[in-house]
Amino acid sequence: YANLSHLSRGHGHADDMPYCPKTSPLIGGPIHVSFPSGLTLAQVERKNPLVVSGGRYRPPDCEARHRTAIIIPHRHREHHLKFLLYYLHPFLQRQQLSYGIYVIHQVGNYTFNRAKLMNVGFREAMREEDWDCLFFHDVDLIPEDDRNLYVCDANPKHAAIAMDKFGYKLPYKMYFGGVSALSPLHYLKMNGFPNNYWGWGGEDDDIGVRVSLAGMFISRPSLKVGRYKMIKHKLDKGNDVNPKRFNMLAKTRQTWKMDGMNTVEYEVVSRDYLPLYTNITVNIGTES
Ligand code: UDH
Repeated sequence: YANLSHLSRGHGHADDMPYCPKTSPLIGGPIHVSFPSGLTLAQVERKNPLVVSGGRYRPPDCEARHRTAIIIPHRHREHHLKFLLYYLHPFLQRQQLSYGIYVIHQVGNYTFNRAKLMNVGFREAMREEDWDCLFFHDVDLIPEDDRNLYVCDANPKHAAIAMDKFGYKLPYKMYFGGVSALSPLHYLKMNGFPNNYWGWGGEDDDIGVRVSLAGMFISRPSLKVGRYKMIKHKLDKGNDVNPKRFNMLAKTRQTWKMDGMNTVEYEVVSRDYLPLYTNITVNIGTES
């Protein structure tokens, strides 16, 4: 018989590869993050020859122990996205993960809705592959330590615990913004994220409250490891501070089961398998 084993699992993997070690030997410590001017996506592509269409990767010589999808809510931040991809691809590869990067791009100029885009990302990513962990990742946050493992914990994990903009400290105990990691079971148990926070603020706190209302806890890496550098920017056009956020937050206990993954409605405008990521452009409508 012809040896067809190379065809069986895609990407030219053999069936009998050993699992990757429990701790990747490629992981270092702190990462020095700077933003080189003139960086192009073509350069990022050249630096990541093993990344295949749609921004997918599997370790070449061992079977990954974890399959992680990165979900990035996005509009008009191409400049930030380039830097994030520049750091994230090699970072995830050093962790020997099998991974995919999804950019969920809100079409049009209506008010931005970060949390609803995450719900879209969850559904569209899970449609493609049985990911065991999803990282919900702001486009402007760069991890600064290799030991910040992009895998899920037994409870929903808040990874961006120490951001430079908050003096590398947690700003308040229930903070759940920036970067968080949930397994599909965690996500569905809390009915995903809210769909009705339009504009800036509140949705991350709502998500934190959902975690505890669904009977789970927030897990976190150490302050030393969960460090992030934020790419500086101003509040975007189309993402004004949401004045209703405090009133809405006061009602999360009543609303979380009625609004979330079970009610999300949207229309995928296009799905593009780009060299460094899968771009899903989506119409999520506007505030009713
Ligand atoms: N995002 C976009 N495009 C937008 C708005 C938001 O891509 O137009 C995404 C992006 O992934 C970003 C995330 O949503 O990282 C969160 O939005 P943000 O960066 O505006 O929120 P953050 O709190 O920044 O990180 C606040 C900037 C200063 C606001 C001061 C408000 N008082």
